[in-house]
Parts: sequence; structure tokens; C-alpha cells
Amino acid sequence: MSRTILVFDVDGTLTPARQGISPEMTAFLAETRRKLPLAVVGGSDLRKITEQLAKDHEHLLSLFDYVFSENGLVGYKGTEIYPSQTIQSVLGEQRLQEVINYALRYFSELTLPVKRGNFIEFRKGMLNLSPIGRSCSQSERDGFVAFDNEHKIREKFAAKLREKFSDYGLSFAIGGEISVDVFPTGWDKTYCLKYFESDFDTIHFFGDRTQPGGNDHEIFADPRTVGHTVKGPADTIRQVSEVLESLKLSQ
Ligand code: M1P
Repeated sequence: MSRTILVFDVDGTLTPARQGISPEMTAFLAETRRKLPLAVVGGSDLRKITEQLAKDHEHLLSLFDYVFSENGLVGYKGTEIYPSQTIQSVLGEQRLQEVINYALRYFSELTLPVKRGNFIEFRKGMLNLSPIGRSCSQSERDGFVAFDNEHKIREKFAAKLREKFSDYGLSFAIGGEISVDVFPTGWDKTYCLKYFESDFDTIHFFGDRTQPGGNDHEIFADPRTVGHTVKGPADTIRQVSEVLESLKLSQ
């Protein structure tokens, strides 16, 4: 049998956006892992992914063969951590500040139903820019999602960023619901593939934001993967079950 691995996005794939995993999904993954190795690759930082999928860091690492946060900039094989890089080391402080200052200016001119705090989250391999602010409540988040669907706040913002910083070697991806991720081009989710591509003949990837501009697009479209677009956790279970059946691995 060929060596196959299943790789999962987090938000909208294993869990509802920014929410916890269900007991049903946890049990399904455990059962699936008895048949095939599993990896997870989220756009969020490790703290958020841990909160969503597990009791704590050690528990998270025990659930998957590979765990990647920030698209793979922070990665583990079992409990072994891979070396990582930083966005500031690649972009340089001056350019980094230009992007930050532009985003803050742009946000200062937006009027939204509500604005809260933590507009810029500085991570190891990316900036996460949120017009409403990451400290909004769940109901404020839901309100922003509806407003953004109607007024395309993030699409317009990401388009401006792409235009303004076209020669900075940066990518601007709409991953979740209230923010835009900014990272050096190539530091999308394909970044994690280098750690295990040579160990597997077939890499199935499951994600919800697979359209161009979404943060699952590059890994979904990559020739090294078989991409699956899912509509949410229940659809993930359905599509994984189909893959297991096709491999004659279902019960
Ligand atoms: O995993 C998808 C995204 O999750 C969060 O998005 P938001 O808070 O906008 O719903 C962020 O952590 C983002 O970086 C990530 O891509």
C-alpha cells in the first residue's frame, strides 16, 4: 500500500471558526489515525490551535504525527520542534513598520459597527491584521462577519495592501473571519510540506478556504497534494471517510 498522510486545516475544517473541536471529531481523528498518519496545519499561532484542539500543548502533540501553526513556521514532528524563522528577519524592521503603520492608518479611517482592541497581532512568521480588533467578543465577531460579507472590508483592505506593498515579497491572505494574515511569500501552508513530503507518496489536504486569496489555496492547489474543499467539520468527516473507503481502510 502507498504511504499516505492526511493533512487538516483547523478553522472551518476540524472546528467551527475559532471554536473548540467536538468530541465526535476528536474520536473520528483518533480512529482515523489508527489507519493513517495525520497532520494539522493552522494559520493561527500555537496557543490558539492548542485551545481549539486539545487540553494542553502535550496533549495536542499526542493527537497528530505533525503539528504546524502559523502555516508551518512553527512545527513539530511528535514532540520534536523544527527550527523557525521570523518575519522581521526576512522583511527588515523598516519595511515591517511601514506595513504596520499603513494598516493602523487604514483602520483609523474605517467606521464599523464596533471596534475593539488588538488590531495587530505580531507572530513569529506573520502579522495578523484585524479591522475590528482581535479582542472582540464572539457576538461582536459574528456581527463583523455579517458586515464584512456585505461591505467586503477585508477584501478591499487586502487589495490595497497588495497594491501598496507589491514589491515587498509579501502575501496577504484572508484566512479566518475577522483578519488578514501577512507573511513573506512562500510562507503559506505549503511551507510545512518540506518537512514530510519525501516520506509520503500521497498527501491529502482538507481545508475550507481553498479559493484564490484564501489561506488554504496554495497548499490545496499544490501539485504535491490532493486537495479537498470542505464545507465544515461534518463535511470533513464525510470526505475523509470517502478517502478511507477508496483505500479500503474503512471498517
Ligand atoms: O486559521 C484561520 C485563521 O484564524 C484566525 O482568523 P480570525 O480570527 O480572523 O477568524 C487567525 O488566527 C488567522 O491568522 C488564521 O489564518
